[in-house]
Amino acid sequence: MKYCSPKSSPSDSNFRIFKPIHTQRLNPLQNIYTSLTESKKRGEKKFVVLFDPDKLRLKRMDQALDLAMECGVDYFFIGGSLVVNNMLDEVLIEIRERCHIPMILFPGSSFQLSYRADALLFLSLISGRNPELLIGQHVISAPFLKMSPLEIISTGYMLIDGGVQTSVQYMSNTYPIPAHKDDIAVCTALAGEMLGLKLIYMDAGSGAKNPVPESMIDSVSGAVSIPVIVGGGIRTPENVAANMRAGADVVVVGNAIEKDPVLIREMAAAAKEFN
Ligand code: 1GP
Repeated sequence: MKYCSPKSSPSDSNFRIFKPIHTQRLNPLQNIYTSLTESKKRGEKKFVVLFDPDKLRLKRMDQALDLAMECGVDYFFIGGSLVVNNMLDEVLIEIRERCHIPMILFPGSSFQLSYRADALLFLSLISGRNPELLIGQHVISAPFLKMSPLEIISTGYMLIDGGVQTSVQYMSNTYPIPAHKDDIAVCTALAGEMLGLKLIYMDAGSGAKNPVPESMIDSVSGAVSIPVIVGGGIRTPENVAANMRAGADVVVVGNAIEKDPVLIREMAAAAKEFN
């Protein structure tokens, strides 16, 4: 019987279905979700920088990492819709060598997994009706995750129409929730919470023309009691503050910071105003 070594990962290519030796997690610090829920109770907000391993230019990443440390970025999300360049482990190693901000995988597929991160958003695409992204890929990755030291955070992922077709919409083969349909967003988030998901992530998609509308953030965050993450198309510190004021517990920025890492300074400052 072959067992999965804690040092191996599906991104190393030799992923096999295996029987777990034990169920004990290797990382005793299972505290990211607890920290999110406790911050929410206190009305505090978290600011997240998203790194897409496909888009990274390592020089800019160095600058972004230094600024993230200096400005108190809360978490990094690592992931993308494709991840074609096999840089996931390299990016995780590079980040860990330079700083200790927790790294949370935000995977576009069950192949974007690595033990080198701290946690994983176990995404169920509840705005869509593609069974692969509701349960299919979860079945494939479950044995690896059962063995892994990653903190697994089940997340109801909701795509919201951001005015352009994004990679994630195309790749997921699903329709986003129309931006003016707050009621559909609320019912979807409520169903996710009732199914036991621990977070709601409303995403207009990377590079969206329009971010998630503030009225929708307000409606959804008022309806559920689990933390709400918002991302997609956020370009300014004012956007960050407006989303947080509307009820987002966590705001995620990727593209804008990839283009101009110095934006981290003002965006993180806007988020800290709430804490
Ligand atoms: C996308 O929410 C993230 O999944 C971030 O989007 O790259 O547009 O900031 P941006």
